[in-house]
Amino acid sequence: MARGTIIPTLQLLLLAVCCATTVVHGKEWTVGDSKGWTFGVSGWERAKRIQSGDVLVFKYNPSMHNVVQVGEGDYNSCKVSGPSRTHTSGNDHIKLAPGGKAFFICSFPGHCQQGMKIAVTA
Ligand SMILES: [Cu+2]
Repeated sequence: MARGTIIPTLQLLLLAVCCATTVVHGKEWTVGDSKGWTFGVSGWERAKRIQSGDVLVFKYNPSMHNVVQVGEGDYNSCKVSGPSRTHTSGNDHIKLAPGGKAFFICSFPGHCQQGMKIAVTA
C-alpha cells in the first residue's frame, strides 16, 4: 500500500469521530423516520441511541392521532389512567429529560394496541 493513502484515511477517521461526538448533544429524532408517528411504529426506538437532551419529533395528522406521554403502566396497558401529558400539534418536539424512561402512546381508540407506542430510555 502506498504511504499516501494512509494519511487521508486517518483524516477521515478523525472527522468521523469529531462529528459523531458533536451530534450527541441535542440530536433530533423523527419518530418512525419517514413514516412518522403511525401504526406499527413501536420498536422504531430500539436500535437508536437516544439520550437525555435529545428531541423526539412526532409528525402526524392531528385529526387522526395524538401523542400522550404516560407512565410505564399506562404504556403497557394502552390506557391513560395515571398522570399524562397530551400533545396535539401534529409536529410535536419533545425534549427528553435525564433519568429513566419516557413512554409515549397515541390515545385514539385502538391505536396504541396497533403499535402506536414507544418507550425511550434517556
Ligand atoms: Cu393514533
